[in-house]
Amino acid sequence: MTRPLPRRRSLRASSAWFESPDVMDASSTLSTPLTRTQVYMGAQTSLEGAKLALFGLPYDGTCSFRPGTRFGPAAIRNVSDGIETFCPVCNADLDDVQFADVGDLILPPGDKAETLRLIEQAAGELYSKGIIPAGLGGEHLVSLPLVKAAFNRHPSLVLVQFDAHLDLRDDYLGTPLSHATVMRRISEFVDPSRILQIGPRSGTREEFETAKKFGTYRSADLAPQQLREWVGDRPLYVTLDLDVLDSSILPGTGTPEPGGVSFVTLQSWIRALADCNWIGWDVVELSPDYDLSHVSSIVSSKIVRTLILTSTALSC
Ligand SMILES: [Mn+2]
Repeated sequence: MTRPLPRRRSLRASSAWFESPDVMDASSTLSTPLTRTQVYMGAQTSLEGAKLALFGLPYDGTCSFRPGTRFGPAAIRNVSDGIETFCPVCNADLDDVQFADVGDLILPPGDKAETLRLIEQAAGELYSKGIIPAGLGGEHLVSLPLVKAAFNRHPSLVLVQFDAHLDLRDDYLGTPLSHATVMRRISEFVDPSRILQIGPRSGTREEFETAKKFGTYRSADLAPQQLREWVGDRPLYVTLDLDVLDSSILPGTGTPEPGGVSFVTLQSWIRALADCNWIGWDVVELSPDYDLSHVSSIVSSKIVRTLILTSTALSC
């Protein structure tokens, strides 16, 4: 097997950053404080003309089991040079998409409220510029401010969650804001009739009863076409918790759960949404250091590629 060569465009973008730390023009990026190591392959660093912007959310302050998701965004970028910009399943190439990677938000360790505020502000700023926000977690709590910003701009949105967990606890050990409660908090402002939770296989009895009452639960048997029909032409936000994948495919996550879906199944669901009205997405819960083979990071990086190509398909 031949190893793919690093793409020239992404190398240029990355080295430009290292050579010139002040390469970022303040007017062409977010006003939220940012830091950057490497950009996702093929990404531009400026928001100028971008249809979509990646931004890293290195936060794992409420991880209930194994921490480390703060290293997720960097890992996704680091391995991205090793995969191709062309996706044969999408029949599309990242080189044909104008998208940005603005780096990671600088989030104050230990300050949950300020962290959530900064994330919502950054996403809101992207919406005001007409750019699709694409958040790279970090733990799943980062989706709360992301969905809030999306909801403020698109109150009629529908939310599709891919996840091994329902995240519907009302509190986790007394705290209402946790990656184990994120969907419960979201359901307080996004009507549950607009939420689909796909692939959950772990949670409390109460969570599964709540999901049943809400009507949000869908098993991993859900056909891609059924998902497409449910979304219709409504504004679509996707929150993708990588632990929806089987733990043999993606062991590098904080709360791995056996019995998950394959990469192909997940890709089929995403691709079924190719002609939808995408308004935002996030990919969360990669905890790269639990997988020394780096395969979890590569899987995550490929999912990010699929999401970039799918969520911008209509505007290309
Ligand atoms: Mn989750």
